[in-house]
Amino acid sequence: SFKAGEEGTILKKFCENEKLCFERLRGDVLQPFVPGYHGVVEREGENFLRLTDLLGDFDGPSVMDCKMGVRTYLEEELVRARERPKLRNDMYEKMLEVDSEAPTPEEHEQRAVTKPRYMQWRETLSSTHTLGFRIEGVKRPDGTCSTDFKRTRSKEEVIQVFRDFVAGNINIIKTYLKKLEEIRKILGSSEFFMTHEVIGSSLLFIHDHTEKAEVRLIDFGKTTALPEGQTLNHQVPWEEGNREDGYLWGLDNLLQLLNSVAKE
Ligand code: 4IP
Ligand code: ADP
Ligand code: MN
Repeated sequence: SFKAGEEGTILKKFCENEKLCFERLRGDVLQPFVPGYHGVVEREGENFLRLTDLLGDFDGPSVMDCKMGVRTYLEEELVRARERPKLRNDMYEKMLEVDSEAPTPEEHEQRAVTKPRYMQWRETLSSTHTLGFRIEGVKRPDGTCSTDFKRTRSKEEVIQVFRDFVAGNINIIKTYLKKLEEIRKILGSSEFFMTHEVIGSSLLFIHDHTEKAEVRLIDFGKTTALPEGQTLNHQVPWEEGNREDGYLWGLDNLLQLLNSVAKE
């Protein structure tokens, strides 16, 4: 769903909701921490969002995508699945690939699961429920990628992935900590953050051999504005109807975990 754009930009498959988020982020204190947004462009009959390539200033970058929050699907998807359950064979197959015993007898019978069922299963298998974030993928300087973190759940396992990611370089961990603390502070004063349910968004960690390191917020495809006047606290547990996402709870857990790595 991505294309290389011109002059340090990338093209991401168009999503109306994400476009609205980038427009609302204009002028918000969070703007310096998200990719630059350069409008909608058409290529071969398809629309794309033009975004600044966050890897542009790095020399052979290492990249990690951490999906934030305790929940990875929208409340409306839950309501829809209850009213009109749509059976997903593709999600059943993805489930089997990881654990052939995960589906219930009924799901095996149907060879399908609903989307919330699949998403919740992914959340409990990974650290989403227990830590409020999970590692989605890592890209190494040699260009190889790994998305083999579906069962990375415990603090110890997450710490080990971070240690490998920085190849044991504690200076990089320390820079990441500084960047995350800055983001933590800015989030506390962001109008956008206060008034949006942030679901499926990631923190992108980027560093290279020069020890340059950055963290950016990406992926607003499922980030949704709350009704006028409503705000979220991003820390209290989610209960259906309160729309909480656990973003700050996850960020605080991530900070704590990286702090323990830095002190070793
Ligand atoms: C994917 O599961 C991710 O959760 C996607 O979220 C989600 O897209 C997909 O739902 C789901 O199949 P795996 O990562 O286990 O493959 P993201 O895009 O944030 O990575 P949505 O549409 O929820 O954003 P479907 O319904 O698109 O398949
Ligand atoms: P999706 O909605 O398909 O999950 P994301 O916005 O999360 O798309 O992007 C998927 C991956 O693409 C990220 O993990 C990251 O590696 C890369 N990516 C996304 N946005 C940028 C960007 N602005 N610059 C560089 N890489 C990016
Ligand atoms: Mn994503």
